[in-house]
Amino acid sequence: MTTYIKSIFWLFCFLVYFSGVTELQAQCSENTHSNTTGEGWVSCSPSTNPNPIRGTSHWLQYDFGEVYALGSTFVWNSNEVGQTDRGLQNIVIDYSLDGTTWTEWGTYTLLQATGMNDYLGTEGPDLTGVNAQYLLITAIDNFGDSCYGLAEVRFDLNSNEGPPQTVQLQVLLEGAHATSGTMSTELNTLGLLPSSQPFSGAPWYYGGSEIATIIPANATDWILVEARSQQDPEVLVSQAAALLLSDGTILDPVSLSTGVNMQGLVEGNLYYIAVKARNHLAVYSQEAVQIPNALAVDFTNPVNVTGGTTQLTDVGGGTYALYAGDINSDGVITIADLNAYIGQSSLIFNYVDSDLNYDSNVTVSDFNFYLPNSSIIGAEPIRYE
Ligand SMILES: [Ca+2]
Ligand SMILES: [Ca+2]
Repeated sequence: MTTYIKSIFWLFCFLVYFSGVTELQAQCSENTHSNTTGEGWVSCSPSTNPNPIRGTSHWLQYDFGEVYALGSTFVWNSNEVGQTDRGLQNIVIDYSLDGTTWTEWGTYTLLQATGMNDYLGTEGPDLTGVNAQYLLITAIDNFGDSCYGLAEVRFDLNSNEGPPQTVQLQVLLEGAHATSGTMSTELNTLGLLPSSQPFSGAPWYYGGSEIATIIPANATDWILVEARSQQDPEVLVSQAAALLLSDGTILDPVSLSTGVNMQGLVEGNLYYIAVKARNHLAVYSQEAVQIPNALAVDFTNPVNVTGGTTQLTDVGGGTYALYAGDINSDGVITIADLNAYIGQSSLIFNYVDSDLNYDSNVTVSDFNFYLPNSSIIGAEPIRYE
């Protein structure tokens, strides 16, 4: 599960890039719109559009900061007294996850503003079904002026709240690995595995509220699963915590079914899948994977991992595991991890990140996992540094 912004919220005047801006003053009136000169966006000279197929044009690009499911919109067209013919009339709307690869939503025709102080604006295009971080409005024409203007657009943004999609994967942890693809369950046997997901702190700050219905006897630990944009694996789409079993498969902590149920994914779409543990180097898939996936993403085979054998360690028998030693989970194994280890050394009977071999104690055995792996650098798109 992922934490979502449950309530719809509105962004006003969230303009990021402008073409040929001659005047700009953010418009944040509650409902009516002023007709004062200088309040709104005006473009008098076209410029290079972020979407190359739009050429040189009058355009506005919005950056919402992350990917949202878009909804309805409300538009206040250019409302300056005597100059409402600056207002955009026919527009084409494009959207993007990364600001580089654009998809055309379609065209829309706006109404001319009244030029009155009590101008209420009008409903704009309903963008329901679009998941995007960037939205681009390009003018096709206006109501006749040589300059182009728009006063304000309100976007209703929401998280993607369709049904959860199940992601299946298999992964081993070097430090917990015992023999032939099987991992230790000692922390569980000792009763030390927490019932709540352990990724709420740094560096993950994952806000999920997963509490395990039960912790099965063959559980090794929790892991954090991420789905990332097919266009750009830097773009995080959804996260969920799962129970990692000793054979490397995962369970949804709530339903206790195989795999993990993730919110915010669109059935049939492709996503890069990343897997993160508390103290091992995180990896992500070599390819974007169609979700839901009947065939688990096999992270024990370097062929399926971005970076291949540079990101996994051979634990014998043709089986690979995540590198132990990224105690602070920032994505690189460095002296910072050693310092974290030193800070927890000699702790016994604990659930702590420095316990790389999963025996509940922080000892030289854990240091011996860190040492050969120090200086290994994890995959850039999923690192925290
Ligand atoms: Ca580290
Ligand atoms: Ca240990």
